Amino acid sequence: MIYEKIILNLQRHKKQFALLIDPDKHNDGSLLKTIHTANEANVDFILVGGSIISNTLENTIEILKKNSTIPIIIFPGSLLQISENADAILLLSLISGRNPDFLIGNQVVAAPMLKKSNLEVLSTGYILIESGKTSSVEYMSNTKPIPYDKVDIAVATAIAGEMLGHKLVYIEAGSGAPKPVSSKMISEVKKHLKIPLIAGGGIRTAEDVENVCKAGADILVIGTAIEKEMEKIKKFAAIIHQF
Ligand code: 1GP
Repeated sequence: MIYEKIILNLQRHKKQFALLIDPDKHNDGSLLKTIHTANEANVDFILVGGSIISNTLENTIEILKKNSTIPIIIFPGSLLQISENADAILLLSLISGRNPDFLIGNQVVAAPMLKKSNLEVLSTGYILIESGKTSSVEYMSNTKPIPYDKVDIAVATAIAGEMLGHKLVYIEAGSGAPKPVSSKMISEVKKHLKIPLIAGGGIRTAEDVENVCKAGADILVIGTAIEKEMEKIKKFAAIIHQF
């Protein structure tokens, strides 16, 4: 079970690297290169998803499954992004926002299908933080992110997420964000949580990776930086796994 692995690593103070693959950003060739590099770098998880995708997830997941044993977790940008062939799915509730569709509406629509599937369902309190430009999540979900420097609001939201029974909290600057969530915010949120903390969005450099690790994130999600420079997978994995 993926959640058990996450908890075990949390107890051992081992950080984990989740590589984000947006199916629309890859052709079969670049996908294969990415997955082979991820295998060599011992990446912990592959997240698959995107705000808008023009094909189903099936082709991407099939190629990943054929070429890797790294667990595949769906990071759904919408209700269209469900596949039985992945290992798990983040059942996201956008708790920084006040749009009922993303708090509970879509989850109700997806629940019967998820229940029937073999997917491990990971209930996740998803917290979007403002990062200097409008993110796809902000636009598509029609929700306001938490302001960059409002640490107290992020902490209160994360605590509420844990109290509501989420298994994970995911603090997110948005894919392609100009900068990651601040170290101060990540460390304050982490201090108040018992459940694992995922951080992502705008992590581009080795220094960013170090800062986010030092701040206390348990799982780092990186997508955009790696789409442009695949060799960063090994470099980032080495930093994350040394913590
Ligand atoms: C986005 O957190 C992820 O949802 C990854 O963000 O693409 O900026 O790495 P990047």
